[in-house]
Order: sequence, then C-alpha cells, then structure tokens
Amino acid sequence: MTRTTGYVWHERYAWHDTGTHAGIYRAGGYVQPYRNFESPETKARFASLVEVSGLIESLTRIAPEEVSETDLLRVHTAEHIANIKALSEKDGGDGGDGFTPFGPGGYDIARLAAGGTYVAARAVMQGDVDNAYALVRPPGHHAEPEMGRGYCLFANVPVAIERLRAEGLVTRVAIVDYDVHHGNGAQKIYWEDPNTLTISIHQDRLFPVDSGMLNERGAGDGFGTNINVPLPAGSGDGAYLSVIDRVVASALRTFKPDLIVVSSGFDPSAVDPLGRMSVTSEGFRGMAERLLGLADEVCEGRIVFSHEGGYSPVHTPYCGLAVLETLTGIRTEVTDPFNVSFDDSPTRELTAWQTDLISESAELAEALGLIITDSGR
Ligand code: 3YP
Ligand code: ZN
Repeated sequence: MTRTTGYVWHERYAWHDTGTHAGIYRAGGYVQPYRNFESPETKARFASLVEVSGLIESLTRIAPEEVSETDLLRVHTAEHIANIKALSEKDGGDGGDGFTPFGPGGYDIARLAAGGTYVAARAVMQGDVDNAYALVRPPGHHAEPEMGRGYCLFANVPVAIERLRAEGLVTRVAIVDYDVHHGNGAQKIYWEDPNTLTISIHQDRLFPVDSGMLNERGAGDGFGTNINVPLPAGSGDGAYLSVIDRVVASALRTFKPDLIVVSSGFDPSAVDPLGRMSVTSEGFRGMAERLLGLADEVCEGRIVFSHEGGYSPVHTPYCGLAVLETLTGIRTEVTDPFNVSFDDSPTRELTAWQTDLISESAELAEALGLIITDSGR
C-alpha cells in the first residue's frame, strides 16, 4: 500500500552551528580541534539520499515555519527562552548543560525545528497527508522546561503537541522514542499528564546517566503513562523489535492515542559513535513497519516522526531512508552497503538477558490497562 507522506527539511537546519569540538568535548590543550558529533553532516546527508534515491518525488514536501515565543511558553520557562534568545542575538552560547552549543541565530533555527515537527503533525491531524517525517535540527528530546540539554535547545515534540492541543486538533498523544538516549524531556514535561503516554527505549544509563530507569512511571494522574525500556548495551534488531511487539504494542492498544509521535534517533545504529547498540537499517525498517501497523490499529494511521540523534554520517542516511520507504510504502533501488557486515552477526539476535529486561518493561505496559480502568481515564 502506498501512502502520502509529508516530509520536512530546510537548509537552515544545516546552519545550526555546533562549533569546533572533539566529538562531545571542547578542543584545546592536547585535544585537537575537530567537529561536534552533532554536526550538519548526518542530517544533510540523509536529506541528500532522499533526493538522490528519487524518493523525494513521492513525498509531499511541507515547509517549516518558526514557532512563536507563545508556542515555546506552553512548555518552557520564560527565563530559558530569554536566555537562548539573548545568546543567539550575540555570539551564540550553550543551551544550559555545557553539551548544547549553538551559534548566532540558533534561537531562530531551534524555533524552525520545533515548527518543522509542528507542521508535520498538523498535516497528519488535518488529513493533508497520511503520515509524516520531520527531518529537523537541532533535536529536542533532552530539552527540559527550564534548560537545554544534550544538543537540544527546545522540546520540539512537546512544543508541537501543545500547539496542536491549543488549537483543538489533538487530545491523547503517545510519544515513542527509539533514540539510543533516554527521552528525559518528554518524561519530565508529561510526568503528571494522563493524556500523554511517553515510552522511551534506550541504552541503560547512557545519557542522561541518572534517568530512564524502569521505576520512573509518572506521578499523580499521570502515574503509569511513562514507560522506560532501559536495554542493555549491545542490543540489536531482535531486541528492539521485541520491545515494539511486547511493550509498545500493548501500551498503545490500551492507551488508544489520537496520534503517535515518534522521536526518531538513529543512534542505536551498530556503527554510531555515541551509542553501544547494534541496530541495522533493517531493524529501523522493522520498527517503522510495526509502528505504522499499530497506528493503523489504534488511530487511523496517524503517525509523525520527528528526527532526534544519529551520529554516523555514513550510516544514518540508510537508516533514515528505510524508515521513509516504510512511511510511503515505496521501495527505492537503494541498498544499505552496511548490511553485509551485519547479515550474519549474532548482535542482531535477541538474547536471554535482553529478554529479561523486556519482560519487566512489558509488565509495566500491561499494568497500564488496570491503571486506566481503575482511574476511569
Ligand atoms: C551525549 C553527551 C552530550 C549529548 C549526548 C547525546 C545526545 C543525543 O544524541 N541525544 O539523543
Ligand atoms: Zn541520542
């Protein structure tokens, strides 16, 4: 089945300037200057492959627009917004944790990123397209109400969701985050919100090291609607697909959202410099297929992907294309050259120690059924 798929990309996303670093560290002394892992390359090369593969001809391009300060204020503090704005008007600076550099004009590009997620989600909710992918930069899933964190200035996904809510376009939303790092931003923002289900699949204690544990389940009316799946390092396609089948599927069927938003990070890739996981482009394709199937089941196919991390400039484009091919239902003639090195690798298979953790998460997803019934939500 082919579908109409919205696609957001803007050249200004590549102009977000993370400066001179050695990966994540500051250059200087014996640290030779290089670029930041979060450089334009990964995303710009993904956008290039979308063009060169020809898939662009089958996508519905959607132009992003900057969200306003009012939009940001639904999620962030006035102090945080003013701080980013002031730094952006001078030489740039850091988002708040020492790991979130940005250059002059970074405030506007970050608003264009949140706006990219917003226009993609709006197009899906209005039925202009069946589904959508927002290839935005900077990412958003670590940003918290009062500070930027881990390359993220503003919480793109929550800012988009809250604007849709303010416009009466959506009520119940599920966020599924498969970036290798914990989706601490959405967890914090929606901690007490019973109308937003937040699920994060990530490498156990990678970043932030002190969050993303199984026992973080939300509070008050939002108890039960936050589910963490902290997979052991080394998990591959088998583990991730099992998480979708055993945890995400069960939670989504119970929660019945109006819209699924995916925080799409390709840093679980087997060759990512920041993650220690082993997912191939076929693993990402399989996750996308399952997520689309679940969207068909619970919310008439309404699903939007918002790009987060992914730091292999050479592998990210193939992982991203596999997801976009799934969204459109069109297979291009592109093959991922990295697949050969993983085809027979045991790292792709589900192991017993991964299954133990997934079973614990699956219990939390099953518990959601009782919690929702008991509270009448
Ligand atoms: C590792 C240290 C600073 C940023 C962090 C990774 C950010 C990321 O990809 N989050 O999804
Ligand atoms: Zn990440």
